[in-house]
Amino acid sequence: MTTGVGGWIMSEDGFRPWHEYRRLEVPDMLTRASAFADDLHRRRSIRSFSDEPVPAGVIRECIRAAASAPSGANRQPWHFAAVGDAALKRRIRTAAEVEERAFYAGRAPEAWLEDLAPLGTDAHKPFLEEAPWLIVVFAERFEATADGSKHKNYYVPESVGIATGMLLTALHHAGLATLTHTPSPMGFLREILGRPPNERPFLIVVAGYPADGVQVPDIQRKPLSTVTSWHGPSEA
Ligand code: IYR
Repeated sequence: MTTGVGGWIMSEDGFRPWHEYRRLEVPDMLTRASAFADDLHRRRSIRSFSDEPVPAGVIRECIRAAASAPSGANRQPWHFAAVGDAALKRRIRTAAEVEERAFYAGRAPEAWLEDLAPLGTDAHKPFLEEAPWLIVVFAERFEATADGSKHKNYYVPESVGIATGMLLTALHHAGLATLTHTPSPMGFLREILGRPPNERPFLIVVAGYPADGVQVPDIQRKPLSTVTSWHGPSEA
């Protein structure tokens, strides 16, 4: 054991005490868990954003939250490209709408379009230009090492999916509205943003303020009882 920066006791075997953990009393736990669930239920995907600017520092902190996600073998196989530049957003919108037009004009099976009907989506994606920020999440299929070999990553979709969920949660917590957008295929994002070939676009998180009077589909979350089963002690 040695004493490290900040006075923490450090061990030399690669482990250290988990000094960041904060234990809560159960009543406090319940209050916080319930308030957090209520707050997350206020989040909605919206498709009409205000062009009001959002400081880059807010987006940076939300990405910092996302980058705390667990990942396979702690490989952290993600990259977040924060796009606020108007010309880049326009290029992304133009390229995405090319794919979306093909999707809505026949690439998508009829059943898929029927499932999308309640959301009122179409090939027109003005939010890609209007929202102040597009956060393009990339998944690193492998890491390109300095000697030119490929260092494998593990559970990449799971890891990047968790990080993206944490990003959405952080943005919501910061008071921003969000949309997950997945033009398909979306290889154009790698070209427009100059990302390397080991990174695959995962999805776009659109973030900003909602447009005045924004409307959302009148759809419900599934009842908790239908998405949950208990296999141990439940509530008394
Ligand atoms: N990418 C298209 C289609 C789309 C697909 C799903 I699954 C959605 O939940 C929403 C839209 C679009 O953005 O319109």
